[in-house]
Amino acid sequence: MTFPKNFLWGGAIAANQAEGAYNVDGRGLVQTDVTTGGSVNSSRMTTYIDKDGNPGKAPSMGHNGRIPEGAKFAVLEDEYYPNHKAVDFYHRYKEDIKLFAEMGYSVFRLSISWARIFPNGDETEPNQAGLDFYRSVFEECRKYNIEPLVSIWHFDTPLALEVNYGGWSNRKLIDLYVNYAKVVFTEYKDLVKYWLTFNEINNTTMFLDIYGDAATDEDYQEGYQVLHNQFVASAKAVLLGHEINPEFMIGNMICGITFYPGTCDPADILANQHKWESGIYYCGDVQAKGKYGTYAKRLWKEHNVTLDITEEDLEILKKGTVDMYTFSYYMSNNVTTHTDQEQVAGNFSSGAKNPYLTYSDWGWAHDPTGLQYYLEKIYDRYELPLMLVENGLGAFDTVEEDGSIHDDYRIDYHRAHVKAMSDAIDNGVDLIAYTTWGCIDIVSAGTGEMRKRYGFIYVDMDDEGNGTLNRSKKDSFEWYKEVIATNGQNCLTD
Ligand code: P53
Repeated sequence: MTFPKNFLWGGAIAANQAEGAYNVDGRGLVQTDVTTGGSVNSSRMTTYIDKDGNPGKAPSMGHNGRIPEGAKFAVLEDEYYPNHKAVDFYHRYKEDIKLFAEMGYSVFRLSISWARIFPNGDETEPNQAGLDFYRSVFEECRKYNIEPLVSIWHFDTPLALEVNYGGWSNRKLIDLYVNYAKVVFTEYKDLVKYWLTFNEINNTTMFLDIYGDAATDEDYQEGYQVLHNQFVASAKAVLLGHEINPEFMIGNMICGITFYPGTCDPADILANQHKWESGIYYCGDVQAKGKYGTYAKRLWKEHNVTLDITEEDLEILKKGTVDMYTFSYYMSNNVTTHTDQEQVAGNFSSGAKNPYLTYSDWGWAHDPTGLQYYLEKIYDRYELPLMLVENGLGAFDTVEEDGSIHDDYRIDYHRAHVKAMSDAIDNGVDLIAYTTWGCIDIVSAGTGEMRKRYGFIYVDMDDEGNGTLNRSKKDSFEWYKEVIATNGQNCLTD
């Protein structure tokens, strides 16, 4: 058997993409509540009322929607906001967790919405209704012996903190976040063992690189300061978590993309190395090794960045290293200085098209070998237990007359990635968990679409908000059940 006996199999969702109930039980607003849907070639838009009282929208650029001077974020009457209702996990979690248990999950990754606990982010007392909700969700998991794996930030800083403090470039957010972490760690210390501090923390600057010339030195200045403040907040949370319960396993979370040099031109080899440094290692090194990599100075200089870093910060970073390295993996990207090569046209994917790979309808490369490469490279670098906490295929699904959904493309994607994990484990990598992304269909983070589906469980909901929200099993449901029952063996033989 390749996979260790106690290997954790399961699935993953995020609060703002699944829960809905955006204005229920005292929850405060977050950025996605003022963000419309988009598609593979049209950006999601952040909506606002400008200083003269007129409605407007600005491209959300992933997760950092910028609106004009003097404008206020606003929910506009004529717009549709997919995250408001999402798939209503808030009211249907019992039914959903029951289905996860039926598949045999031993782990379920979800996130706590900060704005349910502290609606404006800076209250002194937490919102009891928010605490009660997650307690009930975790108890439901425990009922089926499912370990909750909990991210406490999944791109969802309370909007009031963006407005009143200017977001994460303000150091005040460090203490507000640490206080929030303290409340949830204490509240759930006997229900939750596995915690993640910041989801895909590296997106902030990695996607600035992807926007290329559109990103200015000012954007980098802000991006790197945001990251520094989040590193300190994360390290403080790790230290505090271990005080509250020494059994806690606390991880970082990196958007794991495998980068390849597009050609064997030495300029490409070097550009690719630099891409790993700026995109992947920059955050992992601070969070897992406790210090900035030697290349960090080069990056700051390249973008004329001067950071506010104190001696005390550096001490905290050194002490507050994570217990495990967790990451998402969907695709690889090609890095090349040869701009005449055919480019990938997708959302959040970038670089030259790789002639050896096929691409999803959203332009993401199907590359299980890239996963093995990432696992081996990262394990060698940090020698910490690894968790692959997101992996999946966003695809259009067709519901047949009889209600069945034959998603063999999704099964093929996962089978190949499980095989890649097993090869890496055989080569000595300490991988301890696999949670597939969007184990149930949820709203896409990148495009806000429902039709970009990842789930093994189908949800009847479209991009205009029509649908019963009923759940049904896709073919992949029974297949994944078998994967778990055989501890991955069925992927190695068929
Ligand atoms: P969607 C970009 C590239 C890789 C992963 O993404 C990314 C993103 C940002 O969207 O995000 C993670 O829904 C993220 C999830 C997200 C998932 O990947 O755009 O942690 O919230 O849903 C898939 O297809």
